Amino acid sequence: MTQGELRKALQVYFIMGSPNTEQPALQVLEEAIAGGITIFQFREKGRHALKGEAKRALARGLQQLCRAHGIPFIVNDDIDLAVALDADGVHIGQEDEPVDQVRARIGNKLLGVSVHTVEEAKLAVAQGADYLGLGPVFPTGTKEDAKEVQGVSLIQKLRELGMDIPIVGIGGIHAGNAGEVVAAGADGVSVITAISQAGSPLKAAQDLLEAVNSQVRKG
Ligand code: TZP
Ligand code: MG
Repeated sequence: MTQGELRKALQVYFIMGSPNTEQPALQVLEEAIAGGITIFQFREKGRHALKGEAKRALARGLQQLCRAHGIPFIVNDDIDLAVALDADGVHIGQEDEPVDQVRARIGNKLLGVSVHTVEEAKLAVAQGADYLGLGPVFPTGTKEDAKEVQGVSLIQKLRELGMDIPIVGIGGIHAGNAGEVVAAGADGVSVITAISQAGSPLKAAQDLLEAVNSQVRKG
């Protein structure tokens, strides 16, 4: 994937694991894809997260759905699972293995890294990240150990510094505030709740795509 293709793929980045929805995860993902999500991350974390074969089975089901629709399938944290499934990429945080080590393990799969400071961003880029996740932009109830809310300040700062790596904002984002995140310099938005808990995941994804696209056109 070229960097331009990656920027487009990051526009509406849906993240979900079984704890994030009361509906069957496969059904939510199917609707989200129909609504226009551009990339998906399997993030099986938190209370009641599946483990072992149950986790792998869900991952395989979600991956199949992504493959059938040409949507990149990314695995959060679990490098072994990503390699075993031949996922399209992995997303890691600062508590995970160092970026250069993960890069060595996954070859040319996509590598996303969550960062919270300019220093972390520079290191991630130097060590081989393909894109950065920045947040929490807005308050989130989803990640219990989330860092302080930072608005769009770090996104703006990295762009001011001339860093052109693809960036997604994360944390409390929905169709009503997604435009602000893109206007600040992000290529797209990552969401969990806005789609996974929506009455209509399809409509939620459509609205997010429209919000992101209208800013891209302005920008
Ligand atoms: N990292 C920073 S905030 C967050 C993660 C994984 C949770 C985002 O979830 P939501 O429901 O879109 O606020
Ligand atoms: Mg992690």
